[in-house]
Amino acid sequence: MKLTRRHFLQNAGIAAAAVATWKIPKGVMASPVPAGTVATTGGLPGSLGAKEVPSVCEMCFWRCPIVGKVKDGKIVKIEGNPKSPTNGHRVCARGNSGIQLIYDPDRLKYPMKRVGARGEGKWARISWNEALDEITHNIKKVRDKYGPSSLAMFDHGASAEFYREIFKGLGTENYSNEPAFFQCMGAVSLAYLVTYGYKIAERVDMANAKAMVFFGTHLGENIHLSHVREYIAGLQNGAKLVVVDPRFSAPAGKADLWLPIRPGTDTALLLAWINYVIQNGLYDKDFVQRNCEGFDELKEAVKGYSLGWAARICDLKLDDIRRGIEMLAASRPHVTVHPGRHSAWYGRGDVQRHRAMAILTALFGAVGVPGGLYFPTPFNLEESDCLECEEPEDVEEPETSIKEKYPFTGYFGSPTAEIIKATRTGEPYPVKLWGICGVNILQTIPNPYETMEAIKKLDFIFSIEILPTEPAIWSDIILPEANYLERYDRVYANHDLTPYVTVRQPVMKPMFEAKPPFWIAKELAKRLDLDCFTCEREEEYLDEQLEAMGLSLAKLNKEGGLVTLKGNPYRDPGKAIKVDTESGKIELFSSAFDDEDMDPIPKFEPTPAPPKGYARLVYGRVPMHTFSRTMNNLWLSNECPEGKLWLNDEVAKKMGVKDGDEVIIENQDAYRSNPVKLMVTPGIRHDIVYLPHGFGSRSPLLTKTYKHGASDQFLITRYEQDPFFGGSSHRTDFVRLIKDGKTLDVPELRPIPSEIPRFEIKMAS
Ligand SMILES: Nc1nc2c(c(=O)[nH]1)N[C@H]1C(S)=C(S)[C@@H](COP(=O)(O)OP(=O)(O)OC[C@H]3O[C@@H](n4cnc5c(=O)[nH]c(N)nc54)[C@H](O)[C@@H]3O)O[C@H]1N2
Ligand SMILES: Nc1nc2c(c(=O)[nH]1)N[C@H]1C(S)=C(S)[C@@H](COP(=O)(O)OP(=O)(O)OC[C@H]3O[C@@H](n4cnc5c(=O)[nH]c(N)nc54)[C@H](O)[C@@H]3O)O[C@H]1N2
Ligand code: SF4
Ligand SMILES: [Mo]
Repeated sequence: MKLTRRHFLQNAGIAAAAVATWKIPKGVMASPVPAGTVATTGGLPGSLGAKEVPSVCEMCFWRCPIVGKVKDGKIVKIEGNPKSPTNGHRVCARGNSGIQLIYDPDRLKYPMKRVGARGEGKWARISWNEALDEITHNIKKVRDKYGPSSLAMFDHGASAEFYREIFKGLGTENYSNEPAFFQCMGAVSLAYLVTYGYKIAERVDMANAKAMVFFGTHLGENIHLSHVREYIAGLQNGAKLVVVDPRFSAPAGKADLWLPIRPGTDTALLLAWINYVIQNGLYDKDFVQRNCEGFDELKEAVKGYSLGWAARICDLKLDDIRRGIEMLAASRPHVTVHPGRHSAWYGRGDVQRHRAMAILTALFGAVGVPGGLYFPTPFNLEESDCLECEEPEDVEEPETSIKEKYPFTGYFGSPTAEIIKATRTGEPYPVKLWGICGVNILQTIPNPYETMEAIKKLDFIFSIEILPTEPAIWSDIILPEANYLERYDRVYANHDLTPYVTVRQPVMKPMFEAKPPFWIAKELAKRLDLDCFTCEREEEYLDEQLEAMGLSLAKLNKEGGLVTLKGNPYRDPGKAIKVDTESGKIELFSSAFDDEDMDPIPKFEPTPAPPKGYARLVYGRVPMHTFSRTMNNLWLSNECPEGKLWLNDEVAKKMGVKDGDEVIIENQDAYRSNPVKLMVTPGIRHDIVYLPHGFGSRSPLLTKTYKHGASDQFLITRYEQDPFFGGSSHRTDFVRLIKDGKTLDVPELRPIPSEIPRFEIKMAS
């Protein structure tokens, strides 16, 4: 199959096709699974008679298999499902605290209708019938007046998959396959898709690596439980670690080499490393010859990128970057070049940064070998017709498409930034109704001020939520959804090193009037005359999905709620591999990009440096929280009520501020944060400040987190869109500090090379 733009737009079964050479026979299980390891009724010894129900965590998107322990109808403990090959009986702090999500006194209890102004947070309780009727009435009204694409859906998370189908069935182009991709994984996914023919999704075998390199990727602060465990196992097995990060991150603290890079210059380092590897014969010649396309073009294109040049651009020591690449190359092919996850950093250049990582991986031959990148093991899961709404055939397509504005957007859905723009301006066509599920559109999408302006222009907006978050209080109607511990979702298939299949199922009944997503989607479909969600109960579609594997929900539960399959992640070293790219080979030269007149081999494009007096605003994770979604959690907010602003110690001294001081952050457009405490440290470059993400809630209905700490998002007012697929940058804003009412400029401690332009503060349009 030709991997062209069309190919992306068709959303063809890329992952499945890509792994044809790794196919395993249908339904092969790793080993006979001891029955009844986890019982769905009765109790295990030592569990004090609590009923144990296998399910899946959704306190973050890693979705660890869990068991919920229930006593007298109340959930008393959450543990990892011991059957899980990844987390076993473990959960992280957030997974453990799911109990406090269920019993959060602020949680949404009933359908609500707005009675004050949008955003004011004044509500009246209404019935489910009234709420659903109101939503469907408005959907029909807007669709009839402006056409189906005037309806837009912002969705994220497992339950959102249900409503996405409804919007698809309504005939709009403005719903997403993976909307968080525009703020998260889009760039890395696209880069690996064109290079390897599948979305990599962090499939690297760190436990067996002899060397690893991370660009950003702050594992240990970023907690995806089994992923972090694999990385720690790799270190315990003696792997070398190189960390490229302008901040002394958690992994930098464990690294053999920390490279405190100038932000936004990673591609320069990568290209110089690629050139060095080629010039010095440090690549796996046999692998490259057998499996890669475009080596000669690559060699020619990168020959100008020297280590000396990179040292200057990246503000690193030449000896260090040479030591780094030698350390990695010495361990080839057992090298993890971590592809990264959150890649929406600078907009322009994000895809090419991850293309360069993908290329370096291939040069090391670190593909389908222990320690390298691996391919997912496919297995048979049927899609259930009941869950699929057909796109209507008679829909008139908009003259100018939002979804197809960028050459590679189609695969990911409509860029969130474009939907917001169309809503604000009416161009290329009016967008008049938004549905929101599982996305905090104000805390996670850049320029929330524009988002609020857009909301004011809508005819109607509704949210399906669990908490009274910012988007909820901006909505006309809020529907309270059952929490992840109170509902079924779809079958959950994990295609990693040891693949498994499991199901999220209710550990307890929904509290108050909260309803599961299947029920809500069914009611909406019925009212909107859509021919989907026709099955009566969740068990029906789950059985249908599992049937192809010779399983059913009942059989799965007999096996402790989870069945492990035999993984097949490694290649046969003697054979060529076949991947789903245009050439059938790993594409060092991307024909898909070339077809669209985009650079087929990465080039370095600098992102502008801070304006004088400002530092770049950078953010990341704290282990105790997931984005904004856990901030109101009693246990987690107790442990970590707010984030501190990291500031370089020399810079602090020059500015006359010290550790623990309270400051206000002001960005280049004069937007200001809540007060935040400083953490002064040598562990951060002089030209950035670092603010943990998710704090600083603006919803007064979230009583434990309202105004606690500062929100990075409310300081992100300038963003660039990625030219490949329209993703939004998050690290293109600059800040200075205000202390005791006085504005303090951030001094510049090191020179900026002439190749890097400076950001110019002009009034935002
Ligand atoms: N506890 C917790 N864990 C999580 C999440 C959570 O909310 N909470 N979210 C999960 C999700 S969805 C994601 S996408 C991941 C995100 O986690 P990652 O994918 O690890 O995110 P990154 O942006 O790569 O990493 C942030 C690091 O990048 C560094 N950085 C900033 N600018 C640059 C630069 O220009 N170059 C380089 N080399 N480094 C830079 C920062 O200093 C910081 O240390 O975390 C996941 N894990
Ligand atoms: N400034 C800045 N922006 C970022 C990031 C960053 O680090 N900094 N990170 C980016 C990344 S990597 C990602 S993945 C995205 C994440 O973006 P989001 O997914 O928007 O992140 P959350 O803030 O967790 O918002 C999730 C919302 O879903 C609600 N929710 C939680 N569980 C359920 C449920 O079961 N049902 C329903 N209906 N709703 C539920 C929560 O209450 C919350 O309002 O953000 C991106 N944006
Ligand atoms: S990493 Fe933690 S929060 Fe995320 S799914 Fe696993 S247990 Fe839940
Ligand atoms: Mo993410």
